[in-house]
Amino acid sequence: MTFPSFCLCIAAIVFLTDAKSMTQKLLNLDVHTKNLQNLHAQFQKLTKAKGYLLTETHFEMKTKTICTHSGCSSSVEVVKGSQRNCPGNWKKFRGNCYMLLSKKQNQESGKIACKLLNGNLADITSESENTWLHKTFNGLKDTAWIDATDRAKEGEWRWSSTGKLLKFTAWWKGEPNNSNGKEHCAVAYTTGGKCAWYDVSCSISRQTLCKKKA
Ligand SMILES: [Ca+2]
Repeated sequence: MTFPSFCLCIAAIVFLTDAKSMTQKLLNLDVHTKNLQNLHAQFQKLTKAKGYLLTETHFEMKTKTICTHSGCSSSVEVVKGSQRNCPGNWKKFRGNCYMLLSKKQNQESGKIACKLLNGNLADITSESENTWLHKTFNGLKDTAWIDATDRAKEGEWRWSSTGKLLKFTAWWKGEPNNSNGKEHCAVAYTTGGKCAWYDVSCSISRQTLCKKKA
């Protein structure tokens, strides 16, 4: 065997070995895709059983795969929250996504609805966030649940998803007033041209404002 043909033979063996490796990678990708599709189906089934019909589900992955003659490598691209987009109809503000659910329901049902969307009832932690919500959701013309509650201790308002005491607040004048001793949940509502908060009974039906990380 001459030197050039010897090289060609080695190259062919390397190519065949890599082709086999690539085929295996593609098969793995196919299995991976099927697993993801099963995950979508399971998620849809689970939420449907709970009375919710999801029109679309997203699992976001960013992977990078590089193959050379010495093998393949892959890495996950980490995208910062501030750079990620919000899915579907969620609106984005400073690394978070927000959605207003127009269906009117009690606070507990609203909280569950947000969790099923991989979020929580919205905590509002700054004047700029409160103003943005007012502008973005058409002035919040109808009241919507937010995450604040004083269920655990009367008058001690906390964000239920984190347990943290409220630092920024936007209570309407005279609120929270715990009217009739039955108001332990909070709603946001446009009053006087800005988004103001009210404490109300947790069992009344209102819209729901959900929030999650981008
Ligand atoms: Ca009140």
